This record gives sequence, C-alpha cells and structure tokens, in this order.
Amino acid sequence: MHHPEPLPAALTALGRTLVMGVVNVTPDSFSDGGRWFDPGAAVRHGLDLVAQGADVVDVGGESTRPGAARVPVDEELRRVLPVVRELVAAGAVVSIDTTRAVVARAAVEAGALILNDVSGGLAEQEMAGVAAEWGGVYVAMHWRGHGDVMDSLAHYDDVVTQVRDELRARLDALVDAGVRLEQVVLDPGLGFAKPGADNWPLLARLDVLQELGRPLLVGASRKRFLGHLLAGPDGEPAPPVGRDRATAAVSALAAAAGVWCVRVHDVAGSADAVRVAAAWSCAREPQGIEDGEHRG
Ligand code: PMM
Repeated sequence: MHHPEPLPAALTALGRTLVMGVVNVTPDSFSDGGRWFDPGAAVRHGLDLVAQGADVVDVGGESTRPGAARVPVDEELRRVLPVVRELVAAGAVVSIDTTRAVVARAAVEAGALILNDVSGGLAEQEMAGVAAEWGGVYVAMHWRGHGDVMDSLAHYDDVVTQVRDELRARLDALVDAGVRLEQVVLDPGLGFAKPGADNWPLLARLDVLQELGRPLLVGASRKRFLGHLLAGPDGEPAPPVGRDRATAAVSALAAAAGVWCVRVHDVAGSADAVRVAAAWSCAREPQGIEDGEHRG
C-alpha cells in the first residue's frame, strides 16, 4: 500500500478547529436521507461544502443511524469509491467513513487522507492492520455495536469516565496492533449507544477525554439529543434540519474547548463558529492576533 501524503500544511497550520463536512452516499441516512445518493450529486455536494468552508469532506456509504441494517461490502464500495476519486481529483481533502477494512484500504488507495472508523477498530480486527500499514490519520470513535443493537447497549453509571476508559482500551489495542499513537484522533461518538441526555456530560467534560492525550473529533450534527433539546411545546423533537443552528453552537463551544475537528452537515454555520472561537482564544494572547488568519 502506498503511504499517505501528510495532511496538507494548509490544514495543519490553520491554528483553529477544522470543519469536516458530511457527504452521505446513502439512501437512508437519518439526517439527509438519500439526497446525495447519486455519485454526481454527492461530488457536487462535497465541492459545495468545500466552497462553504469545509476543510475536509467525509464520504460514507453506510448509514449508521439507530436501527439501520448493514450494507453489503460491494455496495458500499460501489457507492463511495467514485465519489472519493472525484473529490480527490478536484483537490478536496477526503476522509472515508467506514468500519470495513476493505473499504478503508480502497479509499486510501484512491487518495483519502483520513480514515474515519466509527467502531474505533472494533467492527473488524483487520482495520487496525490497514491503518498501521497505511500510516495516515485514523479517527477512532467510541462505539459499542452496530446500529441495529446500539440503543440496547446504552447503559452507563458514569458516561464520561466509561467512555474515556473504553477509548483508552481502544487506543491501547490499536497501538498493540501496530498503529502509531500519533496517527490516532479520538471521538466520543455522540449518539452512538447514547440516545439522550448522556451526550451532554460528554460535551461538558471534553477535558476528561483530552486526558488521553490525543486530538478529539466531535460529531454532534443533527443528532437526536439536539432534537430533544429543541422540542416544541407538544414535545415533538425538532426535525434534523431544524438542528443546524444548535449544531453550530456546539461547534463554537467544542472549538473553545480545543477540539481538533467538528463533523457537520451544514458547514457554513460551523465554519463561522470555529473562526469565532479561534479569534476569541487568540485575543487572550495579543501577539497571536497579528499572525492568525482571523485578523480584522
Ligand atoms: N456520526 C455519524 C457518522 N459518522 N463519524 C465520526 N467520527 N463521529 C460521529 O459522530 C459520526 C461519524 C452519524 O451519522 P450521519 O452521517 O448520518 O450524521
């Protein structure tokens, strides 16, 4: 396998939280179900997200929504590979959202620079081997099981310390399998085996997850807990697209807490939010303002 380009300096030197825009090449995602299922539409959408300020485009071919059934591997490959290839050719920094080693390998061969595994290597043992051999950025998310069972696995005594400890166990297992610590980005896995209020302590105590010493990615975008927060007087959760402003607010707060990246569907609001957070923290160190991209 070829070794990855490092992330472009233009990304690593930004001095702010990155924004990852989501392109779900699926007919059934909970948040944007079916809108980008056609490869041409998916590529156009990815490029739109870049134009709106996405630093990275995350391409996924399998819905992870609660209750979702698995997609056959051939179908997942058929969905994502043309989209990854075209976005890479157009100059986008592409991340591949998959739990499958075969898909991960094909996508990085096609030029993806980030491997985003919502199972953190638990779904397929071979994934760690692919990440290790390849050597690029590997996002390991907190996960307890696939979409069909995950809500039944949502039992916590203390969600923050348990997620931290389960992520630490993943980190150790990945390193044992040959992945370098410096490759790994960790993610609390909001909404995954966490249907409701358990998501808030995770956001409020990102510092506890930061104890693990790795950069964090946060994916709150359009998730159920935001729908519940914004429920109308009848108690009906706000619909997924009605959660975008709240998502941008989470992005601002997560950026202020120092996360490496936020993963969102609606990029424009979060692109502004991470810039606000950067200018805010930069103003604590006056000399930083002179050099930052957020001058003025
Ligand atoms: N959430 C979804 C999918 N992939 N990847 C990471 N790293 N973190 C997340 O929170 C995450 C993810 C949920 O599915 P969606 O694409 O339908 O929002």
